Amino acid sequence: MSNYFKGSREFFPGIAKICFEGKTSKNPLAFKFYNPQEKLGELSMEEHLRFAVAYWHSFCGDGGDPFGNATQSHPWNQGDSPLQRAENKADAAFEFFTKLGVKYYCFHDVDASPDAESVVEYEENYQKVAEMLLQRQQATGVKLLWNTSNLFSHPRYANGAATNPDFHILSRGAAQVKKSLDVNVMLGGENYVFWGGREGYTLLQNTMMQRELDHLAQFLSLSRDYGRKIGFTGTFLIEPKPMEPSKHQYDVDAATVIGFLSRYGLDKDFKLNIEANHATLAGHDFAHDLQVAADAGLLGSIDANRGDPVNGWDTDQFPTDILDATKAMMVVLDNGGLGSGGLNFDAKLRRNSTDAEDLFIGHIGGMDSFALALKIAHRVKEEGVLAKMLTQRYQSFDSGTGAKFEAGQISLEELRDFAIDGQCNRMTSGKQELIENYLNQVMFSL
Ligand code: XUL
Ligand code: CO
Repeated sequence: MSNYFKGSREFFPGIAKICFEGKTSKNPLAFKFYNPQEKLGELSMEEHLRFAVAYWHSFCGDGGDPFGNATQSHPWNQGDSPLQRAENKADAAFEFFTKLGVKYYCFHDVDASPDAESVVEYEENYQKVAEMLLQRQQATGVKLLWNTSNLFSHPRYANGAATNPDFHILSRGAAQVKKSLDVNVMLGGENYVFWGGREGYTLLQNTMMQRELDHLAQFLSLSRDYGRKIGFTGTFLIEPKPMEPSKHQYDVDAATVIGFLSRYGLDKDFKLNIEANHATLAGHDFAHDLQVAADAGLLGSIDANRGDPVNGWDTDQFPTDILDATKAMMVVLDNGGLGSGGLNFDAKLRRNSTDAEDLFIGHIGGMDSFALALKIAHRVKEEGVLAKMLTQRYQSFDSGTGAKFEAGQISLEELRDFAIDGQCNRMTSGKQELIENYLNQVMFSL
């Protein structure tokens, strides 16, 4: 496995396999907390965290933003033909995954494969690229966490894909999803993602919102049926985001998507892919949206990143906030893990991060942050202090009239009668400061 790149071109020369050196290491190209085989309970860190690298930010991003051109140039983009460049990119990607020691990756169709106006040419390109990816998966053991179809960049999707008012455009989107599902099954993908960047509207007065939502549900149902027909046994995921690029996207947040899925009977096959920066754009904490999904039994996977609270837009930065990541991992552990999901770094380098090693350093920081967060969350769970406080906080519902209320066995009149017992004005502290201090104390003890 480690010999895979011998003889082929090296795209990250001078960077060796990233190893765990412990928290006192001064080596920027080493893990300080992520020790893949270290056990936490039944599982190793690697099994708990299931990290994935995002193809788009890592190998397609170039530092360009709406105000300026590319700042990062990649050697894999040199090559005589689009397919040659795609093959170089695949080599660079698998070299990166292997050196970083990440077992999963994620991609959009057109991140990996040259796009084309004609459906047939698009499919032919994608088939060839899928063969390249399969070969590299087999040689390295790296697996596909999920793929997806980019139904938002091409100008044809300016008015949406599944929710486009023009049926022709909708059908073009469907062709992309069909081929991405074929490729997913060929590559043994564990999940398939829908992110509806343009599925929304910018002007309500030119939009039949209900009709568009019906179309979206129909589009997802057909995709589900086709996927199951060709042997996709993984999880379909919807990734909520409130805005950007659309003014209003239909999949605003976890609660909205859960309502949509149950309304259209899609909640048996679909779960949610929660992205930190999307939750914060929706006005929530990352952990809030994770908890909403988990409570509905629909927490599928995570796009791990963060925004910048000052900027207030989707900056897709590498996650480095340990407390935030800890709160996320507390939800994940209580959920019993992420099943077939994982932690995908939907994160990109800053425009002025222009050294080849920066891509490693960004991922190392994200992996170390979540490794430390996992350790803290695991310790919190083991100590059981918070669990005990929670049980106590709700104990008036555990027996007597409170338990009858939960079981639906008392009337409003009986509630009124219960209230006269004199205790209905009592105050009980929520102990917020105590809990916040406790989390910091566990964090600093590790
Ligand atoms: C966009 C975003 C996407 C999805 C996949 O904000 O997060 O990259 O993760 O389409
Ligand atoms: Co994302």
